[in-house]
Amino acid sequence: MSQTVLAIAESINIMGKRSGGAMKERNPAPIQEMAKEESKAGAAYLDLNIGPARKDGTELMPWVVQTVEAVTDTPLCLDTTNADAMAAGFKVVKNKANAIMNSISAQPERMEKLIPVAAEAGCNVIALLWGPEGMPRDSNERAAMAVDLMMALAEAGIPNEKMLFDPIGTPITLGADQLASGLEFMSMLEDIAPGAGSTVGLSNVSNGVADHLRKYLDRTYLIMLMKYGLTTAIVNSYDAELMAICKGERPELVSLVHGMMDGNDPGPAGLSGTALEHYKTYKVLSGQAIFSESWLEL
Ligand code: THG
Repeated sequence: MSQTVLAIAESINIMGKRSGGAMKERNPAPIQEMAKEESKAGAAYLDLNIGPARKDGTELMPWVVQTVEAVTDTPLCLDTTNADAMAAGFKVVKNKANAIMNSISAQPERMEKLIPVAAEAGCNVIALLWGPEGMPRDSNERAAMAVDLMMALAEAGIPNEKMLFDPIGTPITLGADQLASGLEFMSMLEDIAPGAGSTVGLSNVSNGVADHLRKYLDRTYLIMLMKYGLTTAIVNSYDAELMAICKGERPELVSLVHGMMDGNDPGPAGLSGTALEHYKTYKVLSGQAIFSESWLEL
């Protein structure tokens, strides 16, 4: 059996061209079209990202939830930094047990407000490894935050199986070392929180990179995370090749990259097409080649 990753489709968000305007105008049609497209592409969950929504979040999130639920049964992933909007959204979610709260971070005020909401809903929870001082610097800081979050969630009666730890992918432009520490955390997760799941906002890795090159970084990074058993990923479901990797339909590319992670470098000479793309991109993501926007041509 090929390894698979459950896709959380990212495109319904307040920053997006189609969905952002529709959210502001409370125009359901574009959002409902996207919900159907993402579901058809094979998304296991639909992320509904309204951002901080300071002004009208408690009204906007329930509206988006009901707009999407009117056209699809695909489970939802409610994504906002506004705790009141999150609570208001969960009040109306139909399929609460299969929904995801995105996210609870290791910031005390967020934990206090949202853990009771998650416990009552019986939903899955993304535990974002982001603390009072921001981004963790290394895998040990990530591990410490994960333990804090797990204990607080467990105390509220939420089992490990409902937790999805997000080590936070960092942009390749910050260097391969930062990426390595997120991957190292992934290798520690099963010992820290046995039975827990994981997720990563994949497109973080290609943040700040020219649009036409982003997909290559996202796809190879996904395969690297799969080596450590990544269970879900927040993805652009309009990238059919990325979705094929999620569905377990690219086992040959997965074994190529996983082999390289084990130190087996086949060399570029015998490779072509997508295999060569993944080969070159892995060299950059692993820090064996320096990142520049011409990496694929080298
Ligand atoms: N972890 C968790 N949740 C998250 C993130 C994470 N939620 C938000 C974000 N990161 C993941 N979601 C997105 C959504 C869209 C894009 C990137 C990440 C994106 N969109 C295109 C762009 O901006 O170029 C297209 C926008 C458009 O439609 O016009 O990149 O890390 N737990």
